[in-house]
Amino acid sequence: MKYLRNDDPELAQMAADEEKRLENTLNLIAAESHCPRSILEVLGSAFNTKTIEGYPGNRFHAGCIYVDQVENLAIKRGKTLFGAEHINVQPHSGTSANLAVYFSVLNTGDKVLSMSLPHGGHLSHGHKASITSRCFDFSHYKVHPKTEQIDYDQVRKMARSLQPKMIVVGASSYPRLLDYEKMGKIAKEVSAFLLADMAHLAGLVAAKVIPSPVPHCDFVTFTCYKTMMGGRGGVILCKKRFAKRLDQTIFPGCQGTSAVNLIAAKALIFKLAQTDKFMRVQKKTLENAKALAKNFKEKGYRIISGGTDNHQVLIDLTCKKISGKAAEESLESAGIILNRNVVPEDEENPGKVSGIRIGTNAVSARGMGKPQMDRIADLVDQVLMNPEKIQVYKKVKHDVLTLCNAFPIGMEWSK
Ligand code: DSN
Repeated sequence: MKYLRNDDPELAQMAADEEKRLENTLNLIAAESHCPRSILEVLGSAFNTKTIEGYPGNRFHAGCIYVDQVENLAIKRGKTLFGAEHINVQPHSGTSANLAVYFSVLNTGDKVLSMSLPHGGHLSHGHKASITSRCFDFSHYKVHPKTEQIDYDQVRKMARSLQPKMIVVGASSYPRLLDYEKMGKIAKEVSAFLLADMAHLAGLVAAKVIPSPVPHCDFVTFTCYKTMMGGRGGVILCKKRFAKRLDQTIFPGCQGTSAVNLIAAKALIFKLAQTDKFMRVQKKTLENAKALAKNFKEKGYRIISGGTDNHQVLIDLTCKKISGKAAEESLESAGIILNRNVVPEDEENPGKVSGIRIGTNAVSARGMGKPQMDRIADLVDQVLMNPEKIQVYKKVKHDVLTLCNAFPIGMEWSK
């Protein structure tokens, strides 16, 4: 950071503080992970300079010799990694990727069927606060009230009666596997396009520790910084027959120049995702989530859907008489970082909500395993069960630090 220290010491200090915060706290945010150091290097590389419009071999600015190589490399590696017929690596984010998919095959006002946000879906799946709901006519399926898992019979019933042009399968807060094959059949029955948003799951899919949506879907979108452990930005996979429309919808349709340093980071993580180390982290992520769910269950917490098949554990705190917001804040003051989360049919005030979402991706990237999950469940429980006791927070914060020191972020991939 020597140049930043010279040019803007105030900002350099903030960057150093953030690095320290990450090192010394337990990151249980399901939508984050610690990336390899080489990702940070390529993000800050010479690729930041280049303005690109168009695609490799057909650009609107000169000087693209090396960035064309980079985008082609990302394309080649991404297609191989996910077994996709076509890939677009230019989306700035997951929401940009979803918007591009919608606009590539839908007309404004067309019907789309997706998962309700309070039941696990994402803002860009037609939530009323998202621009997507102003462009298309979304209806939402929910989880079954008893199992808290997707009720595919309900999805089929809704699809038959609504006749949507697109069905979206994918979620931000859903701890179970998604049955892409079943969704594919439902979409076919009603002649709808099928989009899988695997933003949360991409790393697990890349490592083949959970099933892939690619064979069953027309489109698949994802981001690279959650379980995928890379830099920021989105990616779209699709069947070859949509390739031209999709690429034109990204550029010039809804994006201008794309960020080459992000594309380079995508190329890099697609390579690292084929290593044994990546597989080990993803396997551990699943095992750790199961271990946490079991631990919390034994401590009397209510686990949404009764367990987990992915990197997330959703906990309903209603029976512990603490809101999600209060839990999030107390835990943060003890060095444990997670987010409050709405639960299905949440009756708590929307600002406070009833649940918390725990992700095991970042702690697994640090190398933590089952013994550390047992410890983390204990520490979380101590904080939540002693809301007014500052001494408990202090002790937990100290124990968190000890745990973090034993598992430094590191992330020098080849070591
Ligand atoms: N989709 C949001 C989340 O899951 O937290 C951010 O990526």
